[in-house]
Amino acid sequence: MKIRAVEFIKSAAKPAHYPEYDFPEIAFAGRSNVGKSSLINTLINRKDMVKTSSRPGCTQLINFFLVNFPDTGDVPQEELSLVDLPGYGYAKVSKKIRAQWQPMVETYVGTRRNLLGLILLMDIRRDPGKEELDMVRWLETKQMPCLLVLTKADKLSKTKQLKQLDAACKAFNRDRDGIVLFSAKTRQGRRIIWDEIHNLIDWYQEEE
Ligand SMILES: Nc1nc2c(ncn2[C@@H]2O[C@H](COP(=O)(O)OP(=O)(O)O)[C@@H](O)[C@H]2O)c(=O)[nH]1
Ligand SMILES: [Mg+2]
Repeated sequence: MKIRAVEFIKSAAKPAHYPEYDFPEIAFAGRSNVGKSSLINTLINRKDMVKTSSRPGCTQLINFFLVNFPDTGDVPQEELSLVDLPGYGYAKVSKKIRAQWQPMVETYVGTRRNLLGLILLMDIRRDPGKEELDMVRWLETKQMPCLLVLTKADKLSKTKQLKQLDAACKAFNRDRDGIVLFSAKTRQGRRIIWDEIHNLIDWYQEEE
């Protein structure tokens, strides 16, 4: 995946402050500390474009990044917007912040016209929680595509990875193709996530 440039555009809490462009957009969601920043950095081949932190619960705004793909001859130059959504479900985050999170994300998903789909991250060592199950169900009612990713796969043996994958497949009623095993450390799963993003972009461009 060739990437020419990545630029942080802005942080926003409400629609009036979202960037005005209509480039295809993909948003990343998940609990704080799940590895969201690390996954985005791995996708765009940057070490720390998106801040990674061992102190969870810091990002409480919607962060927009713009990725620029070079002109490859048969495919013209393209732009893709990547969105780092605030993390949720961390105990140390106050009730007030938690009460802000849900409307912020629901408004974003409900109003953002160029949003093609979400990538929902879950730590491979945890079983899916109510937040994730509710979120996926809610996205289904909105007919919003959602790719599920199990992060930090390097923390488990291959056998245990598959065991967790099957548990997640069962919980979300998906087959193995519908959930990706990912590690920012080994870059396992990076290619598959890019393929899924490109499928969504092709779809969007065909509809235009
Ligand atoms: N072993 C391992 N650690 C990871 C991986 N992804 C993230 N981490 C670590 O998990 C912590 C949280 O990562 P971060 O990307 O900031 O999570 P975020 O809060 O969801 O954005 C950091 O200490 C990362 O180094 C991974 O794939 N493997
Ligand atoms: Mg982060």
